Amino acid sequence: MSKHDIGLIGLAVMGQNLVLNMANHGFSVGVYNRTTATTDEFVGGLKNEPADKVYPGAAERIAGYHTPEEFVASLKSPRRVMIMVKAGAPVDAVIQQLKPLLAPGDIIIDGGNSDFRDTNRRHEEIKAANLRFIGTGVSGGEEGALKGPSIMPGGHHEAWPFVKDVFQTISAKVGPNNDIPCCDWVGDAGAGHYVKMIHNGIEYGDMQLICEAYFILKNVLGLTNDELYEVFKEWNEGELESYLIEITRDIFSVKEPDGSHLVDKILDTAQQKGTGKWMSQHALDLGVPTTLITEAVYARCLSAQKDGRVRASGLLKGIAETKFTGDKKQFIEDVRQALYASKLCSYAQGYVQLDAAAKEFGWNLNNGNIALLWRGGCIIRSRFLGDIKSAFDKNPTLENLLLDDFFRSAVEKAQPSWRRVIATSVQMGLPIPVFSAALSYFDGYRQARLPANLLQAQRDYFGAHTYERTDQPRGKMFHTDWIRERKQPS
Ligand code: NBP
Repeated sequence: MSKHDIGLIGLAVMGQNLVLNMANHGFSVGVYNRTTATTDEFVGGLKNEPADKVYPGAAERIAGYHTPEEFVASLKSPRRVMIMVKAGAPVDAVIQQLKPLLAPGDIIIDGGNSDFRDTNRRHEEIKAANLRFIGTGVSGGEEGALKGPSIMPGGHHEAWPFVKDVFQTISAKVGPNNDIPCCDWVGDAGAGHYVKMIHNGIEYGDMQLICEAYFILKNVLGLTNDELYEVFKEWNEGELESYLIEITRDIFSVKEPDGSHLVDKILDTAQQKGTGKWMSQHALDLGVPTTLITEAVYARCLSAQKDGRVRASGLLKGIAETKFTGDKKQFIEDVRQALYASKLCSYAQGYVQLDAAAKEFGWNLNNGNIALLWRGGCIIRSRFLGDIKSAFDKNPTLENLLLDDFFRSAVEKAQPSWRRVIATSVQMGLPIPVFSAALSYFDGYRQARLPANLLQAQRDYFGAHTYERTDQPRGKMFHTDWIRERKQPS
């Protein structure tokens, strides 16, 4: 066999499917896995796979190697080695193993869910070794890896021309002719993994918003699962059209053998791998209000306290139950509008965080292109992302999506519905943390004056932290001896 176009290390589910995707598209791939039996099973089993998984001729383009030395020697120069192992220390272990075997200019690609700070560090270490590094987010799970993921690469820009062809060929495609790849260069160092982290956080927000819409429709209007199916079906035909609305619709159609709906039998305790939490943690470090995603993370935490909630439910009573007496059809439309407006706030916050990170790390990000990367192959794919792309195309330095004309008028239109839904839910005692956080963010962001004047006075009172004045230039600080100036207690 002649030398391979690319090599991949790590043959768990993601690695195997990416290899198949590459080989199905005509690339020749060398593979290596720490446990060599896995390599043999994978390569040996290719001939038994169905033709829609391993295309005719693809198996002959894949070869397995038992040592890193044989593996590296099997690759064309400059060598392109993609690592798909467990994030964290295993990635560093593989990089250390590879370094002495590679030649200057060879390219190491980490496609796992790495922390962007690790990617920033590896970017420097690998550069110092005269090698080139790409840290890339890969989204879409195992199905995406096989059929077309969203790929978000960052790192050494000079390495991009050598991997662009492979990545853009195997990625998901969108557009009228299905030929726009959901993969493009994101930026320097850890920018690709950062964008993947933002994607994961936004996914948390989108999912929780849909869950709150479900909870409202079920508890305020008493909709059945069959009715919910119809509502989500209709929503998926309009501006909310997205993968998550589509699968939510489908979930309401799945039944148990006895005819009952499976969704009602599922325990209400959400789990998490922590990827949404990473985004919130870094939002706090940057000092940007990513409130929706953080509330979505907390909503999962509260759901996990099942036993405590069950105990509290017998003790903590809400106010006497009120029945909804309004127009049912109008209220369903109100919830749709509230969901749309809240989702917009979530993406607005996500992009504000991206901008803050870009400033912090010196990345030059193209926000419109990033929206395009998420339009296919990943969990948050939606029609809405096309509108975000258009907003940034119109104004690449847009400081907040809420200020774009299209979205500004969409929120204006949704506002009465949005407020009605939140007021009704609060009145009826329903927890809607992310809907509420969205509206509070909108109301906070549009205030020229917030109560932080009082907060600064409190800080200066107890800690002499000083304050700026509205009638003096910014940056000029003042302190008051509040104890002397206050009304003396009589
Ligand atoms: P896993 O995250 O389960 O990792 C298993 C792989 O890592 C195996 O190939 C294993 O080799 C290898 N490995 C480990 Br563990 N420690 C190693 C070490 N010290 N040296 C060399 N190899 C080591 O695999 P995955 O679920 O396919 O995910 C791969 C990456 O893609 C992860 O970063 C994951 O977070 C990310 N990702 C996963 C998904 C998904 O849906 N699963 C989606 C998007 C991204 P062995 O066979 O010898 O144990």
